Amino acid sequence: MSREQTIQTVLGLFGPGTKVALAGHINPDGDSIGSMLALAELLKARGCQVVKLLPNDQAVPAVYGFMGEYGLALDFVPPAQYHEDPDLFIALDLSQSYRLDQAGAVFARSKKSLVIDHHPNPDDFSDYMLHDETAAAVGLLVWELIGSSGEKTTLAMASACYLALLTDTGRFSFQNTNAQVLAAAAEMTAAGADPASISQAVYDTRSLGSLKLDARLVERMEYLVPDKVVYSWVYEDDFAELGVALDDTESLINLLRSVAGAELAILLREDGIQVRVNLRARGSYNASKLASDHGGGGHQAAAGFNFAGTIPEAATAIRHYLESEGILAADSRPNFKDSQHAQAVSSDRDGHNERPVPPALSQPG
Ligand SMILES: [Mn+2]
Repeated sequence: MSREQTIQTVLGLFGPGTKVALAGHINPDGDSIGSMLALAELLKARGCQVVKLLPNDQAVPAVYGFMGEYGLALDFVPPAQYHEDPDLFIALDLSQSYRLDQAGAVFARSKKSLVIDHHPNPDDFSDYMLHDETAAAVGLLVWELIGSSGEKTTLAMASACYLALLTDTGRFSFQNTNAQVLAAAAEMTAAGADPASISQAVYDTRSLGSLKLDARLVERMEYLVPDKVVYSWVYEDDFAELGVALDDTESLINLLRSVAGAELAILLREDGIQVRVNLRARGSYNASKLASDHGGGGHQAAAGFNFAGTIPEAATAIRHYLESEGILAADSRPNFKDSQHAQAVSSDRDGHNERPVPPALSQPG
């Protein structure tokens, strides 16, 4: 089926009176939220009844609250509070059904299902699929649907799609930023999206605690592979002590990936008895393979997985994996004892001894 046929097939599902439930992925990001908001506007213009579901009972990250100023209803509903059987369920920005979390129960009782996504190697779990892994954001696919629908493009739609595009391209800085992305951003701006206001609301509204969390992360940074792979970690207690929401981790991984020469940046976030591993790659390294080999997923440049164990165990396991891949030569292992010592010395010099000692990384036998 050609792209245009797929678009028309999808639009054909949006008939007047159709009861539609939209849902994005766990740990909602700007693309997932922006795509849902924009698509909800298109569906309402088409006369559909729309509900926007959260994946679970966690609220939408507060940082996206400003979208309400553009006339967008931020009335997201936890799945436990939605008891109807939708005619159509639309999953956005996910390629595996488990990422729907509790919204999966609504998916299961919907009459038809559609996935709109851009992750590589998607699972085939829906009746319909609009999938393009070359699209920088799902918001770009929704923008295409809006453009092909014949409905009026509103400022609200343009702003929501712009949010999706801005965040999934790292403010138009990641490798997925291309002429198509910038042309679409120009169209959205022409339709009323305000780049300065949206950018400021998403990125320049950091809390003091959030910036101090950055500082802890930077202080703990280490090379897992000298000059190539950089990593750091955050504890659950860091969030509690600094009053930072657990969803506020985007800046952490971006700090890590900004290290010169780092082909792979790894953020380890303590999460109960497991560790959430967040990966960012540049160059030819495929973070998606590392993640999927550990039961996770993602893109080549951005991927993640959950590790059952502690932060040092996760770091050791990843180092062994990188060794087995050949990215880390056996004789180039960093000496963790020395680097910890160096960190302790510099802490003493600064007169700060309260910093928790970084976890000891067991040397491979
Ligand atoms: Mn996305």
